[in-house]
Amino acid sequence: MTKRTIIITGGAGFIGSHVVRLFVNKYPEYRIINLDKLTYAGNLANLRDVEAMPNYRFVRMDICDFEGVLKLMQEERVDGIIHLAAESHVDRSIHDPFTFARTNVMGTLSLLQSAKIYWESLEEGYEGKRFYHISTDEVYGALEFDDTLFTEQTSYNPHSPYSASKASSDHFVRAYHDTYGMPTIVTNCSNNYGPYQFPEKLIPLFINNIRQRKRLPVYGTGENVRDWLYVEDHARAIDLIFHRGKVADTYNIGGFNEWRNIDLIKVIIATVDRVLGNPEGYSLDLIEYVTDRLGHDARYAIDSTKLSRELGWMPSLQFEEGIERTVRWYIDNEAWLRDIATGDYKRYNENK
Ligand code: NAD
Ligand code: TDX
Repeated sequence: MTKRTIIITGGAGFIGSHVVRLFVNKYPEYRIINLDKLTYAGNLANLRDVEAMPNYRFVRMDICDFEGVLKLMQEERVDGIIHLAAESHVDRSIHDPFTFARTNVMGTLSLLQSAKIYWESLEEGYEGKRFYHISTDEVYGALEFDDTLFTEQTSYNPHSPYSASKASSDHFVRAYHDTYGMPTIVTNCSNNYGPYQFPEKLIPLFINNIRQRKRLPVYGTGENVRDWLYVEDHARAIDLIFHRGKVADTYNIGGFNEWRNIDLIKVIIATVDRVLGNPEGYSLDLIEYVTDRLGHDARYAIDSTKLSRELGWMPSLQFEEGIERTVRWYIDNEAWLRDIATGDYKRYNENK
């Protein structure tokens, strides 16, 4: 059995918590270190079920703390990094771009440089090491309302401060391979949905608002298109690519599942109303068209053929089932949402 020591950054966030859970449960022989600063988006309650596992350790640290990360890598003899920590919300990036440049660009650079110094100090060097950077389809820019898809060959053309910062971090990761020979991998995934997503993002925000009979702010005309993937399918892809992906390569991850925002919102309303026992169409009156997001990208759609062809990955869930599970999770875990609304989740974080 191969033993590995892996840092997963951003493990207290939405996708990171699913990746940590998968790795801690699936690989008892690994040591999994969740390195997270616990910003507003970090919530250790996402990991209650694995926090006592012997192969899991949480370290509260900022990825920009270059010396701290280097020391941790040396002490723990880290041989893999799966990097998810980021500022991730497009709307916040429009109001506060500096925080996005700091964490997403400088933070990624700090991790890369720590890994370089530590791995190059070892006799075996980069042998058996892996730096896996998780990125987004938004770096490719926006598609027209047609049938084109983002492939791994699509040129980068980011529009928001968020996607510009992610694009920059992707370039740094590839530069560390091309310049120093670091064994890097980058993946670009479409919009994720599922349990534990911070309720500032469309799907959990709208489920929560419907539950509370609050208005549903639809940006612009509601015609923008996003490509949705269930978060556990993304986590499975990350596991596969971390272990079997080709070094220096890029893989797109997505489920060929495009939805116009307004159509998706109607599915969410119908599902929540059904689960809550409301009459059909009961919450449609909550829809409110509001001023559009600045620079709102029209359409994202990922071609993940390469990942299926080369590594055999396929999404496991139909969208209808994924949305049903997601809605039920947020309804059943009302306390998780309430702790975020009241800020109590921060107290839970402080006590860990
Ligand atoms: P999230 O906002 O839910 O979680 C981010 C986590 O990173 C939080 O736990 C936060 O505390 C931590 N963090 C932030 N700044 C940090 C810092 N300076 N140092 C250490 N930790 C820090 O994000 P998410 O939606 O889970 O996204 C995770 C990654 O996946 C991001 O890199 C994002 O760009 C990428 N991604 C997200 C999606 C999506 O739909 N959510 C899609 C494709 C790619
Ligand atoms: O209140 C809202 N009203 C609305 O119409 C919100 C929060 C969103 N929207 C629209 C904007 C988008 O077209 O819904 C769509 C989805 O919005 P978000 O959930 O904010 O996601 P998006 O901007 O598409 O970015 C997400 O997917 C790619 C993640 O937040 C990123 O981290 C990821 O990289």
